[in-house]
Amino acid sequence: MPCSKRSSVGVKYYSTESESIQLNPSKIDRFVTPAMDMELQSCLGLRKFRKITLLEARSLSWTNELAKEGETPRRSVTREHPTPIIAFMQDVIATTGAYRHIDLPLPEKLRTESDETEIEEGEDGEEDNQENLNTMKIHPHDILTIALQNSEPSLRQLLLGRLFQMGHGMPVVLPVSPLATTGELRGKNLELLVWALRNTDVKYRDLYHSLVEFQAQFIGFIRVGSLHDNLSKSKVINEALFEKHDTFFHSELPFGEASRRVSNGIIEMAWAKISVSPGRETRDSDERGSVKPVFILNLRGDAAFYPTQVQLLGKICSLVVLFLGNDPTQSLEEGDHALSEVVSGLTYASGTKGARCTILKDRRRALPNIDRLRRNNPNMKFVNLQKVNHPIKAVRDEVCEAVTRAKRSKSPTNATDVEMLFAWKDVEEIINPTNSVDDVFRGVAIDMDSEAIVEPRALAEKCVAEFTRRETGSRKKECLPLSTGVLPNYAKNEQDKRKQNVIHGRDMEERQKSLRSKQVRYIKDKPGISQNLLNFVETLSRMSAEQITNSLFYLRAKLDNLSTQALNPLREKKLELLNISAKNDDMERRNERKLRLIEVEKKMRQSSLGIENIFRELAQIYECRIGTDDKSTVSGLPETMASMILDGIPLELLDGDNGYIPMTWLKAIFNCMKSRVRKIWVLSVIGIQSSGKSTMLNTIFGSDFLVRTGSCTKGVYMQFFPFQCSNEEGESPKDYLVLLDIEGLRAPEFSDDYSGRRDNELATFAIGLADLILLNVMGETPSDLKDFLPTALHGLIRMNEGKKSPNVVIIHQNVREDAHKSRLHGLKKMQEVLDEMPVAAAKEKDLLKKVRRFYDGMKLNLTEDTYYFPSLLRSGNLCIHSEEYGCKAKQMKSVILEKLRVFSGRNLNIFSRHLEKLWEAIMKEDFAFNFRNVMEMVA
Ligand SMILES: Nc1nc2c(ncn2[C@@H]2O[C@H](COP(=O)(O)OP(=O)(O)OP(=O)(O)O)[C@@H](O)[C@H]2O)c(=O)[nH]1
Ligand SMILES: [Mg+2]
Repeated sequence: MPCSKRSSVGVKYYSTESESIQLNPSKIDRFVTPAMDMELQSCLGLRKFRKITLLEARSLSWTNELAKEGETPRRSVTREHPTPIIAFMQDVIATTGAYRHIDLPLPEKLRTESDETEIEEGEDGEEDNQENLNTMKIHPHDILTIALQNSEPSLRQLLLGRLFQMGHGMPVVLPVSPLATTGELRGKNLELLVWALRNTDVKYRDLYHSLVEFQAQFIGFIRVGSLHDNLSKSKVINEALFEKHDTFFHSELPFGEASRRVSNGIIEMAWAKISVSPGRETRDSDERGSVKPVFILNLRGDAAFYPTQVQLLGKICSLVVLFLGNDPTQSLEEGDHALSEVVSGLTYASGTKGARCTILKDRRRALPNIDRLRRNNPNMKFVNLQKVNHPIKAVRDEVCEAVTRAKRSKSPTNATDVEMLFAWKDVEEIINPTNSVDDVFRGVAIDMDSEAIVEPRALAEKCVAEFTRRETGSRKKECLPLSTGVLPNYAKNEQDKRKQNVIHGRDMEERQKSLRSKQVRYIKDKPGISQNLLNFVETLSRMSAEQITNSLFYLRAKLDNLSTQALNPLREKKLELLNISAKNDDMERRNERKLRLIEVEKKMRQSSLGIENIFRELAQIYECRIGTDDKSTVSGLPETMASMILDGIPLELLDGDNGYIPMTWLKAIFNCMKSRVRKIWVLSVIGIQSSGKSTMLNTIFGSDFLVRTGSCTKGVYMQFFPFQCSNEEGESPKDYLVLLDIEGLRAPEFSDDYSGRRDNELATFAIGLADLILLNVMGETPSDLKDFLPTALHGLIRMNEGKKSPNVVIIHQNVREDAHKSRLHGLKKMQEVLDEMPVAAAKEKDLLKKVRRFYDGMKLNLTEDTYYFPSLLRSGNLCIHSEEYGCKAKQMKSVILEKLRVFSGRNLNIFSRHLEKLWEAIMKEDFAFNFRNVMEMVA
């Protein structure tokens, strides 16, 4: 039960703390009232406490205004999205960093209720009654807290993932909103977010690891009292451990002076790499020896008011650094008492020895009972800030010492309990109920226990268990037999069949049938395997949309994890092979190394496992069974898939491993979707491998295309994003933007295919289906464009498809905007070259009347439609996304929507027909051959 008490002004106050807390009327700003929460929520566009869905946060709006170049991040949010909280979320998703500067005035009611003494971190304790305009604004942490409190779990994953990418603190302990009504939060004061971190990876020593399973020690930071000289704890941490990057928001940033109304008591987490040789620059290459990873936990607000959080930190941290200041409203004794409570909470957490605690004492803080404190708390260390040169140095030294101390592995065989305590921990281990820390979590809800997660998680676990109990090398083959065993042959045969239809048509047809029968027989012989997957989908189909997403996200994370475990050693081997200097090698050794590389890459392909593999198998099960007497077992599958896709789950359109489109399956899905889809607009992206295509789409739209395990996109993926409807209620059909993420061109593993057939097919596919194409180029040199653009256009002209010519936009990655001026001349020249090429193709096809210039086939104006993305990563060693990249992504979203606007959209029937015809044509055509011929004719 939240504790409540009547204040002198008759307001009922709900504490975010345990019932034992006695309210001090002068500190009412530290406690959240339902009225306060309600006021803030309505200011953010939320009429009542409700869960915002992932789909809603990613929804698009035609009315988006074009963000102007160089626009300052400080702007009114209502221009962006009608609902301020969603505009805020979209800023987080786009990693612009602007979510920290959202200029929302405090609601009138809260202004008048504002406490006369609002003591903020970093503020001087002395009262300053002067009206400070900044304090009349809503604190960014309040908005973030409300955003997370009101987000469904999958959206929380996206938001925290983006904060992590920006290198910003992620709130992992949240106060429960007094307005929350969900069962699992009732009676709880705090919520621990573990599930919300599930989708985040850390990159360490060039390899990816799931953040929640990554082992590193925790170091906590808290404050008691308020600090002198405007010293800000968060700023000190940033300077000491994060190369001055504003990892933790602090009082010197815009809006930092605003009072926190609902976000006091949150704990934020950030991942830091600590150099154990102070004074030396930390570089990634140094990691093996001198850089250690740690999780930093930062408690907001005065720790004396948050005993539950303090105990939690005491339990999970190996060290807690306490900034000790003064509380002008307390007597010396009261201050001492508050401090010793906090220290005991830290150092004697629930029957264990708790964390070590280092107290950094402010110069004004007197401590009459220091000796008694020391005697009672042997894990306590005391550092007088006056005697240390600088608090930054003190923090660095303490953290360094803790990191050096914690060298042990997770479970040392002969370790003492203290050693075990300071051994590295991972987040999941902490919440394991067998871990004897239950009581620390009393009053704390854990997001994984929520109704929306428990059942979906169990379902996904069951599905993953089938994979886990098999050998790494064979699990894919055994669990997904139809798509790994027979499908490659089936797909190859289908391609051959179409190409050689006239001559060998009959044989091919027979062979095709026999391969299908082989699959059907396989299902009959081993029904259990496909039945498991069908059961999984069946159970899924009975869940709510929120639960389905949670289950699939968990499944994806688990499969990625399995994949990562298998892939990491192979990646290490690959890196090793790539790093060997070839300078002095003779031909034989080079060839040998090349063969080894090919072998490693093959193993990587066999070991990689993702949710797309499961969908691929389901497609095969469907295609096999739908033509048999067993069709009733699969007839509901397309409907379930259709709902998932409309809820934003990406679907593989073209299976890149086998070069196959399961047309029967896709058509059935589209058929189920069409009553819910009014029109679609299609956007595709092409460019060479690893040029940042998926990263760009994910940043612009918040899509889920795979970049997280460092794997390459294979084939073509599709994801649906709804446009906002004026009438959100009801089941009326919506408009959607469909993103197509396309496999990168020039993949080294297909370098032996000199004809470039694969690349041409992919480019044609992307161009043939889309209304707007983003051509992604890493760096300034557009030579790749010269190769694949005309080829693809040539293919399209030959097909004479009759679709409206697509628009094309060129995006240069890692190039500064001001390069455009100096490139103008070159761009004009290139446009001339491009303009010539389609004419060649058109001549051959006798389409000259229709397609005279490049522009007739594809709308591209090189001088106007060229955009530049700055570097993705911020300079320095932190490996985090730059805000400039995010701002550009946001601007690009408006440009894209503007460009799409001129198209009238297609319905799904037409899209499905386009897809089918295009694929048939691609399989019949030999692009490279034809293109070469045409170019020779021109020469
Ligand atoms: N330094 C830098 N790295 C980038 C940039 N964009 C993406 N990356 C990184 O490059 C890697 C590949 O990025 P992806 O987005 O998967 O590239 P892609 O073009 O989709 O790759 P494929 O699908 O394999 O063709 C990821 O680790 C990204 O974090 C960039 O602009 N600069
Ligand atoms: Mg990609």
